Parts: sequence; structure tokens; C-alpha cells
Amino acid sequence: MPAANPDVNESGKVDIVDMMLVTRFIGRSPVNYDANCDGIVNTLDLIQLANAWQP
Ligand SMILES: [Ca+2]
Repeated sequence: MPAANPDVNESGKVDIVDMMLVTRFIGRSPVNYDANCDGIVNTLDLIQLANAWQP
């Protein structure tokens, strides 16, 4: 299992692009967009992403 990484597109920062990707895949389980690595993409991932937000 990969390490938790809210920078889902690996751009070097957590920003609106990551938020859009995670939002698009809510309810599914693509590992790349599972920010907290619990096996599903949901609002918990958005919370993790928000906590790491770098505007
Ligand atoms: Ca998750």
C-alpha cells in the first residue's frame, strides 16, 4: 500500500487540481486518488487534502 499522499497528481503541491481529481473520483477506488490510502475515495480524502492545502 502506498504512503498517504494528498498531492494526488504529484505536482509538488496540494492545490485545486488535486481537489478536482479527488472530487471526480469520489465513490470509486482508484489508488492514485485515494489520498489517505483507506481503499476508497470519499470525503475523508478531501479533508486530508484540505489539511495539506498549499494555495
Ligand atoms: Ca480514502
